[in-house]
Amino acid sequence: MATVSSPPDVERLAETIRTGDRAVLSRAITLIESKRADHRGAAAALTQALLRATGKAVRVGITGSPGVGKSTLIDGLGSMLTGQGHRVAVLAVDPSSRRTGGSILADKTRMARLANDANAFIRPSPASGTLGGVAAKTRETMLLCEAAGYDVVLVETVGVGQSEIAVADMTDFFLVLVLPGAGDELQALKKGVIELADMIAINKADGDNLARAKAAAAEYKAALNILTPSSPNWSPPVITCSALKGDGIADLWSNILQHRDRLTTSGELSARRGEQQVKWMWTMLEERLFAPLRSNRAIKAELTKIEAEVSTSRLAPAAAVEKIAAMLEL
Ligand SMILES: Nc1nc2c(ncn2[C@@H]2O[C@H](COP(=O)(O)OP(=O)(O)OP(=O)(O)O)[C@@H](O)[C@H]2O)c(=O)[nH]1
Ligand SMILES: [Mg+2]
Repeated sequence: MATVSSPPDVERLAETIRTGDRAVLSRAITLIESKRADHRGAAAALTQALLRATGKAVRVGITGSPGVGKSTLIDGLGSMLTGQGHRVAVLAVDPSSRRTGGSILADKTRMARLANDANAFIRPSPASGTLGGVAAKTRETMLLCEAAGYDVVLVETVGVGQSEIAVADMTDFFLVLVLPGAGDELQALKKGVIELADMIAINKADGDNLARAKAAAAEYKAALNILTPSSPNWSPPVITCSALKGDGIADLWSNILQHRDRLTTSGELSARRGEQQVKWMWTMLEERLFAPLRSNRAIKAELTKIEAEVSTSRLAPAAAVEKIAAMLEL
């Protein structure tokens, strides 16, 4: 197959991906992540060629504050699933600079079982760029993985800010992991994240934490009761689990499958996916249109001047927009 340095023969590449060849899948993802304009065209052609082979996976987003046990949970859940004959892809959205080579390694060691599992494929977050850009690459990667036969996709994200919304927008089921500790934790957890949750799992429910985890579960249940569920067919459950010991993991998965059944029957799942795809198109278009504002030096310099003029009332915002649009040839 062609290397990433020259635009590849897309049809052949698509065919090889469908055979499930991991090395080819990795190289295709590198193509997707490339910033080169000719690669971008090839990448778009590739996802188009694979479109009909995508969409069959169970897509699960997993969030929670650093150290809550996301990777440990993914390792346990993923291994259980490969044991049942599934093929599991693990992706990440982390636009922060936190994720250096070191922490990717740390992730692989925390997912020690999956990292050595022939039926699992782990791909770290695309390294850099805006959140929109990083999330777009992860979505495209998800499609490639599905085409390669992975029927479960687990997407990990850090529990901060907009990246959670981005992951909820690309998955069918959004799992929020929290620590035992009830009151304070609950306060700290942003309401917006609870609203995204299809399930809350209180992790590290083991050893001395067990009683506290049960108490926390009751508090989260009470908090969820106040909110109107986002789906008329699903009330987000609250469960306790221990990713480390494997307790509660089977229950967690059965909840995900139950959610899938209900939303498939009601037609919500395909409606949700359809909306996600349209939103995804707009996000990519926005990224594309705004790209020159971020990357073109002359435009960036001009923008700084325009901003200064607008802030000191020398230039009206509307006139500024006209100037900027002219620079972008809109
Ligand atoms: N006791 C206990 N420890 C756990 C459990 N799950 C994870 N841990 C420990 O918590 C630490 C962090 O786990 P990770 O799985 O790396 O957490 P994470 O949420 O992926 O962390 P980041 O990727 O850094 O945000 C590790 O030392 C785990 O061994 C659990 O269920 N019980
Ligand atoms: Mg992790």
